[in-house]
Amino acid sequence: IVGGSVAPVESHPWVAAILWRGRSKDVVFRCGGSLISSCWVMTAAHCFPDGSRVNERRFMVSLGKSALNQSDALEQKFRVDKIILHPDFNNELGNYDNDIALLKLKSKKDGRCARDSVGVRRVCLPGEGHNLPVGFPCEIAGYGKEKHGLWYHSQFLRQARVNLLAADVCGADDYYGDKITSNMLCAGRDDWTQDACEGDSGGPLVCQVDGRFVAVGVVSWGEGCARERRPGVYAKVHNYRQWIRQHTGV
Ligand code: 4AZ
Repeated sequence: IVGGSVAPVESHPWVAAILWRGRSKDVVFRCGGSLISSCWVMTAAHCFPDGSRVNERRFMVSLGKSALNQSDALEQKFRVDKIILHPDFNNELGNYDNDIALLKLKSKKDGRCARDSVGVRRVCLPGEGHNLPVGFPCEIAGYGKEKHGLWYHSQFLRQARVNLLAADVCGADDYYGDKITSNMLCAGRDDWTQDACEGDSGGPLVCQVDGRFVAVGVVSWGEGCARERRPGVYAKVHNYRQWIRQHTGV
C-alpha cells in the first residue's frame, strides 16, 4: 500500500495473509486474500504462477494478523486444502484477465475453519444492485510495498482510500488502453497519492454499501504504484458471483 496508513486488523478483519513454505522450511509472504466464508478465501490467480501444478501443501493462510513478523493474539492459522484458479485466467496480453482464485482452508478437528472474532470476520460479496457509481469511495488493505521498487514489503497491515474509476477512462489510450477488459475495475485518486502495490495482490477492494463491507474487487495489477494515469486494476468480483457460489456455496 502506497500513501496510506498502518491499520489494525480489526479495521479489516477479512484480510488474509497467504504464505508459502519453501523447501528449507522458510516461510515467505506471497499474497493477500479475503475471507468470504468460514473455510474459503478469495485471492488472485496470478499468486499461483505454477498453475495446475501448484502444491497446496506448501501454502498457509493467516487471519487476524496486524503484523506479519509477530505472533498476534487474534491470529488464526490454516493449511490449504484446495486451490481453485479461475479456468479463464489468462495473461497472454500481460493483463491478468480473470485474475481470481479460491482457497479452501483445511478445517480444524471440530470440522470448522475461521471463527468470528474482533480480528477475523467474513466480507460480503457483491449482489444484484451493487453497481456502484463512478467516484464511489472504497478502501484497500494489505502487507504490500509502501513504494514501487522497494525490495521489502510492509511488515504491518496498511490501508488506503481509492475511488472507483469509469471503465472508459481506465481503458482510454492515455491510461491502459485495450489491456482493460470487462472483467476489471480500476480505482485511484485524483491526486494519485494512494494505491495498492506489489504484495497487495489478492487482497480486497472493499466498498461500504448500506452499512455492509462488500469486496467489490481483488487487487490484480497496475503499472507501478500511485503513478499518474496508472490506477490500480482489480478483478471485478461481480462477474464471478456464479463461479464463486458454485465452488463455495457463498
Ligand atoms: C503487483 O505487482 C501490483 N498499483 C499490484 C497492484 C498494483 C501494482 C502492482 C497497483 O502485485
